[in-house]
Amino acid sequence: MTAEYKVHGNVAVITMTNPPVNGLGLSTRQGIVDGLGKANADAAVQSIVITGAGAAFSGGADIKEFGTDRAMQEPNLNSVILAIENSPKPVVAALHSVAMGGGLELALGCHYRVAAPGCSIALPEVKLGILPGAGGTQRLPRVIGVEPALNMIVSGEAIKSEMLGMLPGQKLFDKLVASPETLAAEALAFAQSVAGVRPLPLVRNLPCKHPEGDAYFQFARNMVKGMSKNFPAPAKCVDAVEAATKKKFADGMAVEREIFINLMWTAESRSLRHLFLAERAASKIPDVPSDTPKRDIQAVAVIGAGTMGGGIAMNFLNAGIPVKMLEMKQEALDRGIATIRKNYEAQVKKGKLKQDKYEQRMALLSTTLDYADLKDADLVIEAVFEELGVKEAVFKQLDAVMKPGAILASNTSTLDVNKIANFTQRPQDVVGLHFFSPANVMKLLEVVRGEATAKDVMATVMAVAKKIKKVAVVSGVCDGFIGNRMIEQYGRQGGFLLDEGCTPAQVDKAMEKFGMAMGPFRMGDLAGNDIGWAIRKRRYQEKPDMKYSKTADLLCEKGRFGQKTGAGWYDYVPGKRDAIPNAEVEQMIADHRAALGITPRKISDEEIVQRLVFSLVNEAAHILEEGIANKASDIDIVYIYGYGFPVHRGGPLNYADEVGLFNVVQAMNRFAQNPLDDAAFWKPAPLLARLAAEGKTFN
Ligand code: 3H9
Repeated sequence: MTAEYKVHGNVAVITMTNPPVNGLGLSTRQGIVDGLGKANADAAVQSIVITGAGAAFSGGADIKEFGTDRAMQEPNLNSVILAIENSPKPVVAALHSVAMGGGLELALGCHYRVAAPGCSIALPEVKLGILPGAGGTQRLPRVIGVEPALNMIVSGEAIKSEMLGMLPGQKLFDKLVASPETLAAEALAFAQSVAGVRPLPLVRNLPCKHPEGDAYFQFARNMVKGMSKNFPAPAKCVDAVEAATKKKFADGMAVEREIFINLMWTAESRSLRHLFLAERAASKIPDVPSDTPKRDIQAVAVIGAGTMGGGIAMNFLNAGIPVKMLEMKQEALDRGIATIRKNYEAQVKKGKLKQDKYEQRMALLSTTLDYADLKDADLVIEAVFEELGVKEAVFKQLDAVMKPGAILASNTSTLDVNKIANFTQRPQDVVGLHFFSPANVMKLLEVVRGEATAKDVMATVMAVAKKIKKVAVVSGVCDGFIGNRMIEQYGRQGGFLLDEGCTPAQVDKAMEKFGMAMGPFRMGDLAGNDIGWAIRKRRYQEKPDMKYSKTADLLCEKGRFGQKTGAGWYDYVPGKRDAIPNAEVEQMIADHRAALGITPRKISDEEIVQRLVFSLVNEAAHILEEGIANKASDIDIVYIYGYGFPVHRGGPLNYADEVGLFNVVQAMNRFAQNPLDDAAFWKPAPLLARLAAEGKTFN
């Protein structure tokens, strides 16, 4: 049982003990009900306190239990809350740290609530694609008012207890105690003070009205339209809260229940729940236990003050960690500093950063032209030109000057981290830290683990990633690591689609309709088509048998590198990012097609999406099987945070699971029949073929 029962004088205290956040799983729910039973059977007990041990009152329903029988098993959360409401002795919730979702709903079922300051209060279910399903939509409006409650439910954002306690007329808290440390004693005293009160107050009996009902809810519906594009939950939250204002409590509860169950079964909710757990799982490395000692990172050095080096430096400055930047020439340093200033000043102008914070951050930045000045840094990240010879020179110098135990990281996006490590006498201290551009904005960080990288280095960089607010995913060493290795196949399919009859705009539109932040050709224009060109030139040497469309090379031969040259697959007006289709490019594609003797065919959006997404899936299956990625969910995280894959689809492998791997394999077999495609690539990866045959999923 994950709830503890103790009696202090005439007060029974039920403490949830289900770390890490006292999720309301079956055994905790059972523990609460048992505790209530004991307390009500004990004549010496006059009132009851419910609280949570450790770092939370409760983080809500146990997300890991969703989709299993245990979630539905009695006592379910609504039954627990009913048991509390029906308790003949007063029940007081003592809230601290975190009271979210079902945890807050449990507290709303109690007769009284006392809270410590600093407690994060939220109904965050909408972020999991559902709505509060244990009375939250019906009770919260009754205690803090309809509008504040709807705002909380639709946004899912947390508000501190002391802020909520200041809302005029709020009935959420009966008492805000002095501090978390005094909560236990003050909750006991409060419980004693209400021991004799009868009848006991119930939130369900409070009125719930909005003076301009219909008009307000119409307004609310319009407000949530934007955020509802790919997600059904926000609009449903409005329906449920409206029911609270227009129906009897029991009928409102029935409305909430029905919506909750329907939302729980949507693909969008499954994707969001998958991503919640995937993001947390990504930080765990199977053979690096969480208690692995970490190195102390107090000072960072960055080699290279270009766009990447500057962006990387900003992450550390934002986190309050001093950075020393090294360049070969003073002018390059000056340019780098000016860009960092410009970025911060833009944030100040937009009101996103306070002037004093900006100055504090800049004060943490220093520069040098001399490697010897870096010797005391605990972590050095190289962001120089992407060529092995250049990296060799940098790492040999670092090896000569850095103090023992310093972590030497490369921001390479494709090169062999093992080779880089072997340029030094300390390969155990070398790791890849692949930031995504713009490095101060993109949340993804691929942590590339070399053959020799020490476990404490891995533990340290994962912790550092968290500190600089990145989502880190571990990748083994291979060309392109997880993300770029997969995107190469996606790009290749994009090329074949042009050869067969598509325009870049048609492909992009289909992918954007699917939900990608950008289609492949707009993405190429943003990243720079010359980058892909350089990689292809290398591939033509390494893999002469690999089939490629030559269209992208023809584009690059015209100097159309993308946004940076004002022309790529599309045209661009200076200062704007709108992609304007270009007739010459379309003619170039048509001429190339004609030269190959291909008669264009009409290709459906469905085929475009399947070929592009399944190309990611097949390569991902190889990556998983080779052990480059530790788990399927890591790959989903890479694509969500690094490549604009639609959140509501949960990542490429989650999407494949939703489509059904059998169907994915069938589609691949069909694509392999297309003489203009690459039949060898479409042979399902052995892992994928096996999972599909066994009726299993990636995740
Ligand atoms: C709900 O309540 C439905 C009801 O309305 C109706 C029911 C009928 N369950 O985020 P962190 C784990 S829906 C299980 O890194 P932080 C998490 O997986 C629920 N586990 O820490 C991780 O585990 P691990 C509504 C949970 O300090 C560990 O806790 N509630 C849950 O940055 C640490 O997590 C929510 O949506 C859970 N509910 O933030 C709350 N929550 O160590 C979602 C967390 O094994 N949770 N874990 O990887 C959060 O927002 C944050 O986790 C929280 C802590 C603020 C609580």
